[in-house]
Formats: sequence, C-alpha cells, structure tokens
Amino acid sequence: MQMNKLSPDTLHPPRATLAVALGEGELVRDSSPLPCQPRCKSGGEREMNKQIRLAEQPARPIHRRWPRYIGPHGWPEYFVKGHYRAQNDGRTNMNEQVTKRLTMAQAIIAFLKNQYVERDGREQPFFAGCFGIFGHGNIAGIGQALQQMPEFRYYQARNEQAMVHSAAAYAKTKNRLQTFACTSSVGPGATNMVTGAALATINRLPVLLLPGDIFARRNVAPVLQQLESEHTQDISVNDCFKPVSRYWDRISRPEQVLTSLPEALRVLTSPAETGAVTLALPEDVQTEAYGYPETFFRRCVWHIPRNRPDRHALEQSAAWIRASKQPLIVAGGGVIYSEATDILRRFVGQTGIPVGETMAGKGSLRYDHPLNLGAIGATGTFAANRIAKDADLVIGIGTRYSDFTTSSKTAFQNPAARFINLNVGAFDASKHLALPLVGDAQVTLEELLDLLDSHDKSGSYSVEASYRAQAERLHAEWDTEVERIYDIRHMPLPSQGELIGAVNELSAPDAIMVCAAGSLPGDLHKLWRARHPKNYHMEYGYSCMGYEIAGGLGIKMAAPGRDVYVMVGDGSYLMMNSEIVTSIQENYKLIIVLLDNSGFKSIGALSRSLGQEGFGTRYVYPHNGRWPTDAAGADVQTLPVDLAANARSLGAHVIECKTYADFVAALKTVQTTDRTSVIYIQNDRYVAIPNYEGWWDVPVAEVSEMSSVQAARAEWAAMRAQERYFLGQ
Ligand SMILES: Cc1ncc(C[n+]2csc(CCOP(=O)(O)OP(=O)(O)O)c2C)c(N)n1
Ligand SMILES: [Mg+2]
Repeated sequence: MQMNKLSPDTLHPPRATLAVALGEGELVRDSSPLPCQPRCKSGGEREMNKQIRLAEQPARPIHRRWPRYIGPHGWPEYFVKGHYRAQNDGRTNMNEQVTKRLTMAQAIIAFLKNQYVERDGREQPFFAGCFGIFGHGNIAGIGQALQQMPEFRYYQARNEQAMVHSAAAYAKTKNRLQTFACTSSVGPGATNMVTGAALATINRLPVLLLPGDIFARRNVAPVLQQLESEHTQDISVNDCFKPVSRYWDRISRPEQVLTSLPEALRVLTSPAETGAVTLALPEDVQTEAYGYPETFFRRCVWHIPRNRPDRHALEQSAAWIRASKQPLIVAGGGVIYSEATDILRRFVGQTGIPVGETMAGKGSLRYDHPLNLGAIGATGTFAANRIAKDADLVIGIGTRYSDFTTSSKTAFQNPAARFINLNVGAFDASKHLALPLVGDAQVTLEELLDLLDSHDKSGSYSVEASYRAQAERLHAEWDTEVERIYDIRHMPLPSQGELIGAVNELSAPDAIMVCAAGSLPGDLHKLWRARHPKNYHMEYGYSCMGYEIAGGLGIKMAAPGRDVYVMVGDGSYLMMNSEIVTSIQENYKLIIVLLDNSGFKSIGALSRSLGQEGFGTRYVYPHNGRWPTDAAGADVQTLPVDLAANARSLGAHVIECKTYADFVAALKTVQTTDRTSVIYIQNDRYVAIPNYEGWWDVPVAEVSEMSSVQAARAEWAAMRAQERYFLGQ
C-alpha cells in the first residue's frame, strides 16, 4: 500500500483507538518507548503493529501533574525521557503519540498556558497572560492563537518597550514566580523590545519575548521592515536580542518549539539564570500547522529549588564570621526574591551584624530596625558608608555589587576586608574573589545561623557590644537626618526631599512605590522608609527612563489590592507616559506623582560636578543657536509644555499643586479617585539631598579649556586613587 493511498482516517486514527477518555479529557495512551518507524513503512502496517502493542501492554495514565522535577533545574519528565525525538509531520506519528494539529503559534500559547511553578508547596501559573501589539509580523500567528485561546489573556499595550517593562515589574513584584509573554510584530515593534529585554536581563527578571521575524521561506524577501545583508540571509533585526537575552532562539520549523519552549522555561524559572528569553518567530512559520504530541500540552509544574551551598564553604563562612570584628551585611534583591527577610531579621538580631541595603535590596529589613543602616554606596547613608569603610568582613546576600553599591570600589577601605557572597548564581557569588556560598538565601541563612548558634562548641556568635552600639547609634542619627529633610519647607518651590517625605507618610503602609531614573532614585534610596519588602520598587539595574509608569502598571496587576505610587520626573514622563492609557483601559488605578523641574535635575547636578555647568540638561529654548546652561540662571525662555494637560488628555484624573500644602491635600484626595490619577507639582532644580560619604566614578575630561572642568578632574583623580581591587584573602 502506498502512503498517498491511505485514507485520512488511517493517517489520523480516531482518537478512541489510541486513547481512552479519563475523567476531564485525560488520555490513556501507550507510552512505552518505541523504536522510530522507518519512514517507508506503510501506514497500514504501522497501524497493525500499534494495535498489537496496545493489546499487549496495559495503558498508563498521563500524570495530571508532571513530576516535580528531575535534575537540578526542574526538567520535566517528557524532556528527560526524550519522548519527542521522532519526526512528526502531523500525519505520521512514529512514537505512536496522540497528536494535535496546531499552528506553531497556537502550540506556543497552548504550551504556555499550561506552565506552572511551585516553590515551598505553593503552585501558580507561570504566565499571567500576554501583552502585545499586533502588526503583520504576528497578527495571523500569535494574534490568531490568542484570539482562539482567550483563557490566556491578551493585554493591549501602547508601546512594545513599555509592555516589557510592565512584564518585568510584574515579575519583580511576584518574586520572579510569575511573568508575562510579550508579542510584537516584525521590525520596529521587535526592536522596541530590546531595551526592555536588557532591563529584564540586567535585573535578573523573567520575561518571555515573542518578536515576529522575517519569512523563513525567503522567496518574498525583502519584506516590509526587513533588514537586508549582503553577507547572509540568516540575519534579522532580532539578532539584536542575543546579547540581552539569557536564551535566544529562532523558530524556523514548527516542530522546533518542542525543544525550544522547554529550554525557554528552564531558563525563565531558574533563579540563577533567569532574564529575558527571546523566541524569534518568522511570520510564515507562526501560521504553519504541525501534529504536536498531545502530551506537550499537559499541565507542567516547574519546581523552584532552594539549593543549599557546599558544606565546606558554609563551615568556612561561619569561621570567617566568628573571626570578624566588624562584619557588615550587604542585602541585595536576592534577599527579597528568596523571601529571606524573616530569617535575615533573625540572623541580624542574633548576631548583631548591621545591614546596608542596595537599590534592589531596600526593604530587606524594616527601616526602623535598629541595625538597619539604610542605603549603602554612592547613594548611601552616612551610617552604612561609615561602617562599610572599616568593615573587615562583607557578607553580600543576593547582590550583584554594582558600582552604586560599592561606591565604585571605594566603599570598603579596610585592607583586611574580605567577602562572603551568598548568591543563587555562582557568577555573583564569586565577585570580589569572595568565599562563595552558592545557594538560596533563605535556607543558607538558616544553616549559617545554625552554625553560629550556641550548640556549636565555640559558643553562640555575636558582634562585640561596642560595635553593635556604634551601629545602633548611627541608625538613630540617620533617622534624625531623614526627619530633618522631610521637614524642609522650601520656598517658592518645594524640595524633592519634603515631597518624598509626604508620599512616604501619607501612603498606606502596604503601598508600593516605584521609580527608576533621574534624581529621585538616589534621594529615595536614602530617604524612603521601607515598611515591608515590596514597599520600595526601584529599577536600578538599568535605571531606565520610562520604566516608571509602565512598571507601575505591572506592579498594580501583580498586587491589585495595594496602592501603587509611581514617582516620576518630567524627563521620564515625557519619554514614556503611554501606559496611562492601558491602566485606564484595564482599570488598574495608578497614583502618579509627577515632579516637574524643567529638565534633568540629576544629570544637571552631575554636569555641574564635572565642571560643565548643566549643559544640555534644561528644558529651555536655545538662545542665539546656543544652549543656555545653569550659568544663565533664570534668564531663559521655558518651553510651552503642559504636562498636566497631557496627562488629562490620556484619560487620567489630574490634580495640579503649587505648594507643599496643596501636595498633601492632593495625596489625600487621590485616595478617593476612581481611576489613574496624576499629582502634578513643580519642584526646585537646585535643592539637593547631600552626598553622605559615597562616590560614583564618572570620569572627567582629561584636558579642557574650562577651568571648572580642570578643577573637577583634579577632584576626580583623588577619589579615583581610592578605588580598590579585591583580590581575596
Ligand atoms: C532611557 C534613558 N535615557 C537616558 C538616561 C540618562 N538619564 C538619567 S537621569 C536622566 C534625566 C531624568 O530626568 P527627569 O526624569 O526629569 O528626572 P530628574 O533628573 O529631573 O529628577 C537622564 C537623561 C536614562 N537613565 N535612561
Ligand atoms: Mg526633571
């Protein structure tokens, strides 16, 4: 019998011959591993062999839940067993699997909606849905699939970069246990997502990006928006995602998703490897059908492990801590993602080791814990920075040691300083040639505390009373300084510090504040009194202008019961305010605090510190073809921009304020508004929160015609000389 003479029924045997319905559509099938049938074997023979095997072997049910995990990163059962090695064109099925004919795009969505994660026994779907903007590169593929499977909710965004920010912020709020997929068209829609991908990867936040790609079949090239190359046809703008993705793949045949999607999920759900995952989807292949094994679409639960470090490293760490006179904990984002804040508090209470917090780690301890020294590094408090300067042991927990954390490697000046780095990733754990504790923060701190506890023969460890008292005194002095700044009533325009104080004091204790770029992050890092681990949401891995409102939307979607305060400067607002519309469309109320200081307060101050007079950082008209610097003072022509009207035009409720009192009243009013609300206020460009013994290395021009630049260069060189290499002990 010839293949082409087979009836459709022979090619697609009725499901009943292969499977028996079990409960809610569960299938029983012959799951014994079978040798691949040679392609030339006739369908009739194949069908007969199969019936014999079905008769000989008892059918086994497919587990409703996949085995928790096999291997270190939670590889699901089917992947390990390699059930899908056989060729499958949707008509023949060499592994005798029940198949379902779907387009590649439908298969992706059908797979994604069945992916779950579990940590500490708590299970949840890994994807909350899919953000997207449709164009010709995804409308007929992913767009059609989303329409067909409305249970995998589609959210319409305004801007592709913004939707990736929303997804990343959502994931951050959910401690990386849940995220979104993001679909874009081909070309500019895709490249708009590159910035979002970089942000997610740098901040170690999972997002799944599904950009459309150029035709795999190529015959109609160059298609609209195609980047051409005279060297190769195997390139598109989506190759730009490679350096900013933790996993990247191009799906040029529909069956490739059978191996690609499990890899994507492995990376996304791995605490050590997570970041942006990009699957570039050629627009023709998205629409092509294939017979996918039904089992590919089973519910799959990815266990998120709490790995424990090497025992020797743990014992060594305990010994180093016992030998230390001035230890300091640097608490990073990993403390929060691991939900290690309770054990950290116990660890600190028992050992007396004080804590400095990074941008991502702020909130690891409540602000009023007597051993919380607050922010550390370039934007740090004098409390944390003084203790850091003399520390003989730095215990970094879940930190990537950015230059802001280390004050560009000037923070730790004790020549005997050494590092213990507790981190889920070996890469971060090894920084500063540390003693690496590669493991989950929560369980590792428990084990470490146990080793430092009294049942050990060396007795229970605690820092000396004088050191503890010094840290507690600094904590109290810092609190007084915050109070001083909160109480400034600057005229005629209020200062940023007092406005931060008002938001902090008038927001509900369980609210979430979000920010990313400008002068606000540095001020907030110092001044925000974090009352719970999610209170302070700062995107400072990429410090991306435009994250604030889009990120606020993602946070509100993740925590709809909490108030979300978006703190945003006029520069960031102008760069990306589009998701106000999405927040209104989806009824997620944001409280946006828009601080207008006519340009870049942050970079203006940086520019002046480099001797450059704020060049190019004010929102003013050029004068006689030249850019007015801060030296021009008030002798400038401001721009006719009305940001309050802009926000109103997007559908937001807007309250315009002039004074501190107006601002306080607006913060109260906004509690009762029914939709996204914007509190607009102008604030002073020049009143700054002081630097508290931190430093940030921004190199100054080595030669210049300006004496102010020459002076700044000399100052910079003196600080540069304090930068240290940490080469281990
Ligand atoms: C996308 C992006 N472009 C440029 C920068 C560099 N940058 C950092 S802060 C800043 C100015 C921000 O202005 P605004 O939001 O008004 O805040 P302000 O400094 O006035 O507080 C710029 C341009 C950035 N962080 N992100
Ligand atoms: Mg500004």
